This record gives sequence, C-alpha cells and structure tokens, in this order.
Amino acid sequence: MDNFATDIKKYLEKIFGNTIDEASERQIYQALMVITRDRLAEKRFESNKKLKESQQKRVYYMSMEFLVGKTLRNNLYNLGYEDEIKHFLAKHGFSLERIYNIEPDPGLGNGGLGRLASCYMDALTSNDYPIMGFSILYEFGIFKQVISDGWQQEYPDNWLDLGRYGLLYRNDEEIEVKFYGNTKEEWSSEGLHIRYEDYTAIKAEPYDLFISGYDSDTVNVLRLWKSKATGGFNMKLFEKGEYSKSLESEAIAESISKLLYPADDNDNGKALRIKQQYFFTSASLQQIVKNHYDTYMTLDNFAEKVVIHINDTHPSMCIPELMRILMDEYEYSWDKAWSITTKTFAYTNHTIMAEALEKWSVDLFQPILPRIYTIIREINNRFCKWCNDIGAAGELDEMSIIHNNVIRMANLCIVSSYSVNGVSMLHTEILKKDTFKSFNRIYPGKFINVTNGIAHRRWLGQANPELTRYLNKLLGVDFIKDLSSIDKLLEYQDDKAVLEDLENIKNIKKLQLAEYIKSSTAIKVDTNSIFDVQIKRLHEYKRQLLNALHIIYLYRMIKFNGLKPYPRTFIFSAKASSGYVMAKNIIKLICSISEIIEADPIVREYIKVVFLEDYRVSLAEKIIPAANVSEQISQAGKEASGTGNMKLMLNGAVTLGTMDGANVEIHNAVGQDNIFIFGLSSEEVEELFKNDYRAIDYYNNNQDIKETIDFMRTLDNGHTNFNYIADYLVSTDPYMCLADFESYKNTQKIVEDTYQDKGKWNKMSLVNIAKSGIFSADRATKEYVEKIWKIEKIK
Ligand code: 26Y
Repeated sequence: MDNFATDIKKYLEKIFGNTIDEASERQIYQALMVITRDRLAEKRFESNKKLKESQQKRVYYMSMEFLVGKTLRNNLYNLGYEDEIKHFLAKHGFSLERIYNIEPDPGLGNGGLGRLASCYMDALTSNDYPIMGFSILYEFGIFKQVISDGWQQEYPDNWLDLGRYGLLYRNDEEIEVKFYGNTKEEWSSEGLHIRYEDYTAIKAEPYDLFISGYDSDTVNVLRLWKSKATGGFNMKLFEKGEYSKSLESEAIAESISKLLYPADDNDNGKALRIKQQYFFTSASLQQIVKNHYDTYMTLDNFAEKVVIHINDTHPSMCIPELMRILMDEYEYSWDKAWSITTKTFAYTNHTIMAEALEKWSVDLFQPILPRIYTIIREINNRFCKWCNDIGAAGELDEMSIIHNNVIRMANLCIVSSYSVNGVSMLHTEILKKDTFKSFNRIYPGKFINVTNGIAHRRWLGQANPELTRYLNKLLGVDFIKDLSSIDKLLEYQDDKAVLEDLENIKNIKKLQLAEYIKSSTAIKVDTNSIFDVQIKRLHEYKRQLLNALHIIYLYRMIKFNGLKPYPRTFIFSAKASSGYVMAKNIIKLICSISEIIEADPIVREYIKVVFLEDYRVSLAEKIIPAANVSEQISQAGKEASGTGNMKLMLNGAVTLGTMDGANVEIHNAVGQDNIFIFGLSSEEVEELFKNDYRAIDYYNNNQDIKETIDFMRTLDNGHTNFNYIADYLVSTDPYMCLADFESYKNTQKIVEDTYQDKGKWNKMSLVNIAKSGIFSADRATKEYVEKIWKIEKIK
C-alpha cells in the first residue's frame, strides 16, 4: 500500500507535473485508474503463468453485452486497498467517494443479460476459475436517458472519454475479419479447398479490461474488440484533395464498433448488427484457435481444453466460424470439424419471447457472409437429413435452422451445442415443454437449468456497506466470501433489537436515496413512507403499466373517496428501447401521474411517484438498498428469470410478484409468509389466452377497473392524453394487465397493512436477507462449472 501511495504521487508528477496537493480530482481519478489497471496487469501475469503451466481447460464467455458497471471501487475493494487509499487521499483533502463518481458506468449492455455476464465474470474470478470474456468495444454504450417534459430523450454515452484509462490496448494481437466477396470451391488430390476472394477486410484491435476477484490471486480478462480500417486512408484520393472520400472506408470500418444496439426486445434484422456479431465472434475465435494451436501444435484436443459459452444467440456465429477455421485454415474434414465443434459450445437462452429470438433473412445474410452462410446451410442440410433418418421429419417446421428463407439462430445453437440451459426453473420448463419441445425430444438431456445469480460483493458489500458491516459483526461469519453463510441471520428472526437495527439501517439507506431523489427530481419524499420500487427495462410484459394503473386507482380513491392509505413512495426507473413507442408512452404516463400528484396537496400526503432518469448500474446501487417493496409483476411465463428481484431481496426488500421467473425460487426459499404473490400462474395465462382473453369483460364487470380506466382518460393536459393506453388495456393488451388487476390491488392492500406491523415486516425482511444465499453468482457459476464446463480452479 505504501507503494500505491508512492505510485500515485509519481504518476501525478510524471504525467501532470503536479504534486498531490496541487492535483485536481480529475487527475487523481486518472492516476487511480491507471495504477489499478497496472497492478491488475502484474497480478494477471502471475495467474496466467500458472494457467499456462497447468495446461488446463478454459472457458471463453462470448457476449454482445457486458454491463460492467463502475470498475474503480470494485477493483480497490477486491484488492483490499479501499480503506487505506481513502485515508491517504483524505490526508490530502480528497474524498474517494467523489473520485469514484468521476468514472462513467461502462454501459456496454442493455439490461439483465449484460449484467449477468459481468456478475459471472466477477464471481468466477473470485473463485479462481480460468475464464476470458469477449465482446465489442462500443464507442458509445447504452444511451443516456434524459426525461424532458415526461418524455424519454436519448443522448450519446461517450464513456471512453474518461473510461478508457481502465483499458489496455494490445496492438500486438490485432486480427483481420473478412466480409463480403465470393467463395470458390477447388478440388485437388487432397480434397476440397475453399478460396475466398474479393472480400473486404477489417481490423479488430483488442482492448483488455482486467477483471479482479475478491480475496483471490486470479485476474481474468474481458477482451473488447474495436473495429478499424485495414489500410489507413487512401493516399491517392488524399493527394487529389478528396479527403472525405478517402476517409470513407475508414468510417465504414469504424462504424461496426461505434454503438451498442439499444434494444432488448425486437430483432429488426439490421445489416450492421450482423456485422457486429461476426466481427467480434470471428476475431475472438481466431484468437482462441491461435492460442490453442500455439500451445499444443494441434487442434485435435481443442474440445478437451476449450469451452466456448454463448450468451444467448447473439454470438452464435462462433459456431460456423469455428467450422470455417477448422476446415478452411487447418484442413479438417467436415466430419472431424463437426465433431470438435459440437463438443465445444454451450448455449444459454434468455428469452422465450418470439420477437426477441434472433432470425436473419438469407437475402441479407448471404452477401455479407458468403462462406459462413454456406456452412450454416450445410449444417442445416445434414441436420434435416438426420431428422428424416430418426423419424422426426414432421417436426422440421419447428426445428430446421433455415426456414422460409430465414435463419433461426436459436435453432443453430441448439443443434450445434452440447448443452443448452435456461435461467430459472420455470423458464427451463417452458423451453422444454413448449418453445423447444421437439428439440427436447430428439436431444434428451441436452436442456438443463441453471438459475441465475448475482455478484453479492457488488450488490451488498459495495452498495450497502452499512448493512454489510452490521451483519459482519452480528454473525461473525464471512458471508462476503461465502454468501450461503448469511442464513445464520435466521437465528435472529425473533430478536427485537436486531430487527430494529435492520430497520434503522434501511432508514439510513432511504434517507440517502431521498437526498438523491430531491437533487435529481426536486421531489421531497417522506422516508417513513413505504419505498416501493420497480426498476428494470421498460417492457409491456414487465407490466410497469399494471403498477401505474394501481397508482391511478389509489389517486382516485384518495381524492374522491376519502381513502387514507399508509404513505407510499412509488419509485420507477427504466430505459425504453429507442423505437418502442408504447414503452415511451408508459414512461410519459408515469411522469404525468407523478406531476399530477405533486400538484395535489391532499393526495401527495399519501402517495408520491418518482421516475428516476437514466437507469444504470450505479443508480441501481443507490436504489436497491433503500427499497422496502420489490415489484416483480411480469405476466407469468414471460420473465425468463429476473436478477433485480435477487438484488432487492438480498438488501431486505420484500417481493410483490407473480409466479414468474426466479420469483418462483424466491418464493420457495423464503416461504409463502415472506413474499406477496398474486395473479395468474403461467398455466392459467396460457389457458386464458387460448380461450380468447377479453379485456373488455374485465372492464365491464369490475367497477374499480372501469372507474380507473375512465379516470385515466381524463388525465389530459391539453398536449397529451392517455386514450391510446386505455384503449390498449381494454382491447389488445397481450399481457393481460386487467386480468391480474383485482388480485394485484388486493395484494397491494395486504402489503400496506403488513408494513404497519413493524415487527412482522422487519422479520419478513430479515428472512429475505437470510435466504438469499442461493442467489449468489458463486452458486450459479459453480453449477456452470460442474454441470456444463467441467473445469478446475487455477492452482
Ligand atoms: C435480439 C436482440 C434485440 C436482443 C438483445 C438483447 C434480445 C434480447 C436481449 C436481452 C435480453 C435480456 O436481457 N434478457 C434477460 O436476461 C436476464 C438474465 O438471464 C433475465 O434475468 C431476464 O429475465 C431476461 O429478460
């Protein structure tokens, strides 16, 4: 640590010509980022040496998204430097907290899937497993959301401006990726040879982000590829003064890694997305194969030493790319290449929503990736033939990879991977019984479940140091090392003093959040009110609208019917994907309700609505520790797992939810008495849908629904009205908000009554914390290790 202080001083002198006492916060920030990165690089060298010597099997985790979150605090925390640096900086008049705030959130993901990838990298590294992540160095991450007059506006997220100090540019390991052109088949005495001509080559530049582990010797790497033109600009054109033309090829090449697709709902088949996918999968696969070959001088043992995990279908072009490399570059036969490939890949599915399952039209795909296309076509031909042989030809409409001139990437993944997993018990059951029923029949045992987990070191240890310190002292166990030991807290479920302490800590976190709310929205909230939280991407299936409808119901009852509920603050935060009109309208609705309530001196005494803009990892870290109620109210059968539900539970919020995704496992863990479950089950949803759900009947037959929706139509400020949403609710809403409304409303009343019994509520909260052990990413990744990857720790 002495060294660390010296390093900071030296860096400031060398780079800025300053002493520490003359330095700015910005300079201190840069120094800390660079020194931490270099420390991790040194540590990485040691752990990599052991890894090379052991020649053990490794996992490569492919994901279009890693929602990394801020890195500096996580790294200092993991390295155990945090307290000392805090004191050292304080001596010179700096606050480490303020320095942390300078770092932008690397928002290289949309939501759950991306954050899961980062939680897993953290957990695997803490547990000394050899894993390397691969993704894209998006110049612009997920957009910054600004709410203006209640409407979402999107601004570019220029995170690299300050975020780049954590990255290490590895220009020694650049790789070329090829697009377009033609392939020619050439037969010789040695067999078929493929010649690829007239292609466009693009350079992939690797940037490494080091991933630290808690109390571990291991440092892993997340490699992010940046696209570049190969030749620099065309000097001939440049000399002729045609500067813009000469820069064109460079601009096209660089557009590939320019920005993250800000959608997690709809695959609208864009050429740029195909290019992004192939760009990063090809660069990664070339790198992996090269490393392997350099080590073993053969690829025959590739599948014994390498697992490639594909995080949803987005990186699925890894599969034909490995086939291409094996056949075209290393002269393997189809059969041998296929045998290696099908032992190498494992695939996680994160969605059953048809519109999010990726498909590419052949007409778009083939010209961009001619060779990859012929390989996919051949995989499909052989698969279809095999289905014929085993008597499954009748199910090819569902299973073929290419169907009606469309490539179905999930089918490619299932056919080519040795393991397919869902992310919660219910989700996996739906995959097996419904979405991929025929596949499950022809590949018995291939489908398995691994329920998601979260990095509790970030979501409890760092986000809630007050609770962590308290539990540490109380329990005397190292639950940060091993979250399962947190169940010792159960011993205190009837201990009044402990329950009160927990309530006090919750109140401290509520106070901190209330200050943030005031500074960002100017709304003053009462910390004695129930903090009721729904934070996640904005989606119809997640049903923020059901929550909003209930708030409108309460508003009416308070204003016109003399209802005096226990005070509650409804907190929302959510980004809508840019082209998703309904989602943006729902944000506007929530913001309008917030405004209407603020303007009403009677209603605002009881309920408040706060919409916090720009939901992101660091904002989640502020909201989650302060929550009393965790709203997990998706239509049953639609949320694959959810992970916010786990983070909230870990911090003592009580779930109000449907029997969906991992809510089912939370329910099983805490028991009926410590969760508020409402609404239709996934089977009932299916049934009702089949029997022609008629929303209008709920409107006609339920007085509260009728009055609430009629009232919603009157929320008109001259510019905006909500008839559009009201019409949708009573007619086409496939997520059936109205079918669950009565049950939701009644359960909300139970939540309110229970909260007023402080002893009971605090005990529920305690049980939730105590039972959260199984939702640790340590447990989840251990299951991946044992059930799927079969790898060992680095020794
Ligand atoms: C095809 C493209 C538009 C697309 C891009 C991103 C499709 C989907 C996604 C992201 C999906 C996602 O985030 N899924 C979530 O994964 C979490 C981790 O498993 C789950 O907890 C959550 O229920 C699921 O919605």
